[in-house]
Amino acid sequence: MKNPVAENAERPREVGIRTRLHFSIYSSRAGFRMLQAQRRAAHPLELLRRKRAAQTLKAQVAASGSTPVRIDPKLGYRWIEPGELPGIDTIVESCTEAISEARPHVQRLVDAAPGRFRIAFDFLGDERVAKRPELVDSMVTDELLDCVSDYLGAVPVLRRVAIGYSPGQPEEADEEEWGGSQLFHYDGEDDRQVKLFVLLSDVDDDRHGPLTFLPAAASERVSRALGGKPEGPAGSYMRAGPYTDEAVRQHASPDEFIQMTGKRGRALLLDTCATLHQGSRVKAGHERIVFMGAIQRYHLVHATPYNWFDAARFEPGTPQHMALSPPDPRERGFFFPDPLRGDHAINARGAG
Ligand SMILES: O=C(O)CCC(=O)C(=O)O
Repeated sequence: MKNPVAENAERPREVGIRTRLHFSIYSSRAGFRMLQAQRRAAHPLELLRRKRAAQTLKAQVAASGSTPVRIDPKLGYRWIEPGELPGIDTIVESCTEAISEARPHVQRLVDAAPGRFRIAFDFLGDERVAKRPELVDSMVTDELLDCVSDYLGAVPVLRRVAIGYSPGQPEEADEEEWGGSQLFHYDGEDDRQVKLFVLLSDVDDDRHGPLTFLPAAASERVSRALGGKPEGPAGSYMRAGPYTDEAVRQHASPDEFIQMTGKRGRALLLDTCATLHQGSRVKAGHERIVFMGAIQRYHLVHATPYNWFDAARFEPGTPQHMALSPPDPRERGFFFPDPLRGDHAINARGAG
């Protein structure tokens, strides 16, 4: 029997001529570079301002005596040890409360969600993030912004703060039938970004659908061997993939795969644009809950739905204010209305 999860995940979307044209440029290596150059050229002064701010921040963090956290581009990931970055404990504490608020709604959300929307739900949305400013503060600490600015070349933008709830998948779902982010892929916003993942439930083994990835250098080798292009229909933005396990395993040895298993509170910085990754293959009768914050370049190639954040809580000119000021701000709730409020969880612009 066909798995409805995979079928719905792959249902082609209707897209217009503009999207098709943009996607055909985006999906070639040369076209992607051209879009990057065009985005950089569109805001030269802003880029300069953000580069300078990154230098100042670097000097400040060095002067504060704390050891700067750095991500090796060949790896594209960095485990965060307890106490290494401020804010991780705050994230776990605040999200624990948010999860309690969401619990009574879970079954309704799961029952109402078809296909790809059933892979993972966000428990927060703009309203609930605004009520928990400590989550945003933890994503824009000097230490984390310094780390990501160093990796991305300038002070970046915080785009997403979410609690991802992945329910158990149907009994019959298996490797051949996973869809979307359950298959190996690069995220499509740019060729680099940084996501902070913090486990909010224990992830012991495959039953809990751990985030699974290849380091950046291995990912580059594998994705090149597989064509290095988006494989989905026009408008499905993954810089490469999705690829089946079988295809990826032809070019990677079993010991190259890394899994985010561990106890609640374990933290990871991962460049999901440069590491082939998949997750949320949660077995029936289990669940996985993960905090996810996504930080991207101001001049990113392809914007996907993003949260509204209150930049006015910080002084203009500070790295924090810059990190909360996207090039194309949208009003509160535009992409992510309150997912617990009722009917719009799966119809929202940003859902999925
Ligand atoms: O559910 C997962 O662990 C996969 C997450 C993912 O693909 C992403 O955040 O880009």
